[in-house]
Amino acid sequence: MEANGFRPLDEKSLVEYIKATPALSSKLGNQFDGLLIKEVGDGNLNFVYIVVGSAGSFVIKQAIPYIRCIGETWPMTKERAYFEALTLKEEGRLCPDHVPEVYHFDRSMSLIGMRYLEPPHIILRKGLITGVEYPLLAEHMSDFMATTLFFTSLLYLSTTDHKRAVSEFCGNVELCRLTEQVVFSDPYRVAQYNRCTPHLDHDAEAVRNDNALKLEVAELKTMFCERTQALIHGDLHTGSVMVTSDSTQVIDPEFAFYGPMGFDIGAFLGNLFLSFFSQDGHADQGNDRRAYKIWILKTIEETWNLFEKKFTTLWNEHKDGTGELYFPDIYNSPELQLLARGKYMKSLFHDSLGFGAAKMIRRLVGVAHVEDFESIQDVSKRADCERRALNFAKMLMKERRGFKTINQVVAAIQ
Ligand code: ADP
Ligand code: SR1
Ligand code: MG
Repeated sequence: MEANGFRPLDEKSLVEYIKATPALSSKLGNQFDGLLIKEVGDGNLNFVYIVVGSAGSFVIKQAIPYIRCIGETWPMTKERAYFEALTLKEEGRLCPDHVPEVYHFDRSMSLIGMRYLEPPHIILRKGLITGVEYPLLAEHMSDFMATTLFFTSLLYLSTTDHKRAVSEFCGNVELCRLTEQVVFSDPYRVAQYNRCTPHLDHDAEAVRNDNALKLEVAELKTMFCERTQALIHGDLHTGSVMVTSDSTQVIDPEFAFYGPMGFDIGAFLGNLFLSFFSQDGHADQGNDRRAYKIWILKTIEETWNLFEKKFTTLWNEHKDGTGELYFPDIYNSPELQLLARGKYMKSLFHDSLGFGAAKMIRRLVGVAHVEDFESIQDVSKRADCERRALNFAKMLMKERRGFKTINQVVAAIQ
């Protein structure tokens, strides 16, 4: 036990912890016979245990004071669990259909107890690798992003409430600094943990020598560090979403803070683009993945288009409320309101494309790669897929302001 009351648990010691914690033991109906506990953490940072008893179940997630996928040589605050619990509760309040309920939080143990997203829920990224279509994905993710981003922005909040929330989440500085490093800096310089498929060495070097790209990423990094537009999830890739054919659940918001909305939208769209480019590496004689690639592109289009529609509808519904930015006595005609919304959404669209591109590049030449490509066994095939993704991302970051619609972006791929 550390002085501050923290001790890392394992499958055995977790049983005693559960028995001593009424909020958890009651979820199991206080029945401990035949309790099944399994560590399933396949993410990069934490330990995750599935706990299933005869009368109930939950998931326990514990942060340890370092980055799991690297080891103790890269220390990381375990206070990230506090921001994850806080955000799960806030996003769950705003969007209960798409966020697992928090049952218990223990700050000194950096431990969260939450709803077990039981099978057939799987991580979206894994479903995309297998080639499964999720017909409600765009509908659900646009719901999640529109509600969580709108209701935490100054389009809805007064600066009094917004600044209070901003100041609380400024405490998540270490996780923000991790993103600043691994998304916006390391891919553009020689760095200890950077890696890439060997065939891509020259492509990685070209990224480091691309001055136009570096100037663009500087603008995006500036926005990430300076802009407190809304409470963002902060790591909204396809590994942070669990799905079935009719359920979509967003997990893992430990990187949350008040930042630019486009970072969330871009993370999700960018990871769908990565999935698109990985598909040729998963094609086989039984399935050439052509139809599946078309489904991914359609989902990208629908996600943005539905998001835009839902976000502007919320804005219109709340235009006479307490939001600080567009007072109705100033923006006092439908024409002016339309112009204001058009301007805001255009800039959000370009931010999202830029951040999406940055999130793609970091997964190809930075420290943390994605299973979409890593699971392609044939290295030269993997390199071909990765190179196409990288070239598209570089173009997207540099040319993003030239795109007016998401359909144009998708057309640029084809
Ligand atoms: P990390 O913060 O380390 O990235 P994640 O929150 O992504 O950890 O969780 C790691 C894995 O644990 C997920 O990929 C998923 O398989 C599983 N998991 C996490 N939360 C739940 C949950 N509420 N229900 C079911 N499985 C979960
Ligand atoms: C060492 S970087 C680890 C990455 O995993 C998390 O999911 C975040 O994306 C972070 O950048
Ligand atoms: Mg994660």
